[in-house]
Amino acid sequence: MTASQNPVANLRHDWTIKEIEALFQLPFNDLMFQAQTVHRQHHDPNAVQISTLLSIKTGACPEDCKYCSQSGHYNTGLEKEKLLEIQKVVTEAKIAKEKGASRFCMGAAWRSPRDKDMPYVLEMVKQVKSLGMETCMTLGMLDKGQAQALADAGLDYYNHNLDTSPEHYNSIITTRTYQDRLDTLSNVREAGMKICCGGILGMGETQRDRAGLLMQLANLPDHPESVPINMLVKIEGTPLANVDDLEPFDFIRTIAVARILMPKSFVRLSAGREQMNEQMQAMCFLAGANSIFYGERLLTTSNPEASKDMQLFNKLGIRPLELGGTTDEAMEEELLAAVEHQKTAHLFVDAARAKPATAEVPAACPKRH
Ligand code: SAM
Ligand code: DTB
Ligand code: SF4
Repeated sequence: MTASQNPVANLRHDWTIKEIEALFQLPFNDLMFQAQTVHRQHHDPNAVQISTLLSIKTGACPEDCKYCSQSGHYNTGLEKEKLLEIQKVVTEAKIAKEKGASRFCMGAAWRSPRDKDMPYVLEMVKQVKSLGMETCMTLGMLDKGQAQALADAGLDYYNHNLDTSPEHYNSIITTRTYQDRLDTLSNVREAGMKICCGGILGMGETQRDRAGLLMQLANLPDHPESVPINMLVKIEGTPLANVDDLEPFDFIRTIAVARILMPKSFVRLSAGREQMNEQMQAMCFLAGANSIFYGERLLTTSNPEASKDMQLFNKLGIRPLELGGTTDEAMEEELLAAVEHQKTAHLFVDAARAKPATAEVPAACPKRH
């Protein structure tokens, strides 16, 4: 295979802020076309990966993230919860699997896990993995030893977001530094886990900040396998409760630029979907988003009902990506098949001929075909 045929060899890690800002300034249609073209070179355009979230330890967090319902620095009226029992977590994972999620993400409101917490979270990883699901955790900062212990227990992904640009960061969080976050990401990578890392839009940042966040992500030594792009969920009682709404096109543009900069990554349309209509979500998929959080709850806030999401998928002719399709080898095979298919098929799926919409959540998501 020559370098020009090998998509991995073509990944760049030397993006400049000027180049990224130029992408943001393209006419909207040109940007969308470029993003969709890149998307089709690396992904099945009609498959979306779905993950379900569970808060395994809620509230009373010592960090001061100005967007967060769980920070102990603000009075958000959130009910605190201790670390959940392992059995409860496994039961929730089974339910998520039955509803069709391929990955189960467990989040804890910690600055970092304490030594006495580790045996419990390691056991959660082992038991959820034994259900045949991919596992993801987000527990705050990790040192090398903690990252290795999680990797050894079989954790597939670790979520740790950069949240915003280095320049905007200090006006959002003061209790941990940008470098702390980069250090955790490097410990996770060194331990051999996949990285889920992205940020939040709508926190009063500028377009340059959005470009700066994407530059940090794209210029990491390896692109994160998952890039969650969250739209701020405004939480009463936090300093960002009354920040101005984000212009929806700025959100969609950011997804498109993320797709162009990190062609192989799964770009996740994350928090904030409850505030988006179907048409906006469809534009995000067109811009290259190919992953969502699925299920009525994120960590402490609500998410669209699973049946609504399945209806939207049906309207758009989108299939949930099944587990086998997320490994590198399986992905490569699927891509080759999809590229072959595109040579002969129409450019766009006729959504009217896709499976009829169902009002109920299917027991398991429809099989890929
Ligand atoms: N405590 C851990 C940490 O921050 O590293 C893990 C959980 S934390 C809730 C995970 C991520 O959720 C944050 O980094 C942030 O990007 C996102 N998040 C939290 N609150 C949010 C909100 N109100 N709106 C959008 N995204 C949010
Ligand atoms: C991420 O980027 N978004 C998720 C997940 N990673 C852990 C969390 C979204 C949280 C939204 C607010 C809440 O429900 O508390
Ligand atoms: Fe704590 Fe994470 Fe919320 Fe920050 S985002 S306050 S670290 S739970």
